[in-house]
Amino acid sequence: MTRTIKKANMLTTTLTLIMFLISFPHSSSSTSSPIKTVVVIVMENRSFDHMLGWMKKLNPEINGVDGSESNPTSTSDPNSPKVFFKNESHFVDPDPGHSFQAICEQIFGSNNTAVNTSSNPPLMNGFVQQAKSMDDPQMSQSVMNGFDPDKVAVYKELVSEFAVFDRWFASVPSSTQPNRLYVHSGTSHGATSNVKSLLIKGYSQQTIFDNLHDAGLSFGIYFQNIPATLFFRNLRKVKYLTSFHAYGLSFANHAKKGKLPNYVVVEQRYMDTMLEPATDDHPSHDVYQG
Ligand SMILES: *[C@@H]1O[C@H](CO)[C@@H](O)[C@H](O)[C@H]1NC(C)=O
Ligand SMILES: *[C@@H]1O[C@H](CO)[C@@H](O)[C@H](O)[C@H]1NC(C)=O
Ligand SMILES: *[C@@H]1O[C@H](CO)[C@@H](O)[C@H](O)[C@H]1NC(C)=O
Ligand SMILES: CC(=O)N[C@H]1CO[C@H](CO)[C@@H](O)[C@@H]1O
Repeated sequence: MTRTIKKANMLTTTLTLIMFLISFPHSSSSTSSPIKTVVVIVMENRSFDHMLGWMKKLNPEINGVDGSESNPTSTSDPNSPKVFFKNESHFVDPDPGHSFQAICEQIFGSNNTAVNTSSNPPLMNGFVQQAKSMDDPQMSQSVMNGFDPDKVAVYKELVSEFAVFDRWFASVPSSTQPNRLYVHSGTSHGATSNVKSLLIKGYSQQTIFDNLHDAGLSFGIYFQNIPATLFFRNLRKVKYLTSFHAYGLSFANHAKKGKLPNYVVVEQRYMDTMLEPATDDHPSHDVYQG
């Protein structure tokens, strides 16, 4: 999205990708790269402007927000009241719309795919209208809202210390699993929603894990409640059994000993319970602890 339009709110980042590169310059390795281990963690449905938009205050080079951004209440009526972007996010509940149709309406102003889906740059004018159709009185402001950096101290620290990609977009403008499939295999195999029956059956495509295995490199999946990587049929193979580790028991220990595999995927707690709160940032889960 460029600044040529009055930049409306939420960049659609259904998943936020956080990658850490751990490099050991002097380690012996089968490749010439000094990078020995890559750790991938993919957070859940929060848009860029919602999580990091106000970080522009820390670093004006970040393509964030300043509060001048707005959306009309109705995309077909330019004179309808506007809702402006605020800095008052805290607990997001209920969950804003993020189906393929909802995002189509958020980005192009209409969920009729025959309408306006060719506008370039997209109008980004349908967030409020889509939220209004969800029948929750708070929703319109809720989707036009971001965190004050001090409310998300862990992200604030990461943004202050490391690089931020502010032009990163979700692979599929839709729900969780098509995007997670993309992260690990470069395709959602045509899925634009979480299709339960197909997830249970397991997706059949080749994954990055297969490629790593074939290249003689190691990988490890550090899971908490359920490993979403098991939605790939290939990962259910017996030969990969030893690549799955319980995060709580192993991650810190392996990291400390320098024993992490070459390619590491950390799977958060996707399920929210009193004793073990979810750690994936999906609304309505808590984001404060980072
Ligand atoms: C949030 O926005 C309001 C209105 O623009 C502003 O007065 C306030 O200082 C902002 N708060 C923070 C913490 O930036
Ligand atoms: C399409 O958009 C209209 C207008 O906001 C809304 O009433 C309707 O529920 C939407 N349909 C879908 C499938 O999102
Ligand atoms: C479709 O795009 C045109 C031209 O950019 C714009 O004038 C119109 O308001 C858009 N319609 C909707 C429903 O967003
Ligand atoms: C809280 C939040 O940012 N939710 C987002 C989920 O995804 C949809 C579609 O990208 C956004 O519009 C929501 O704002």
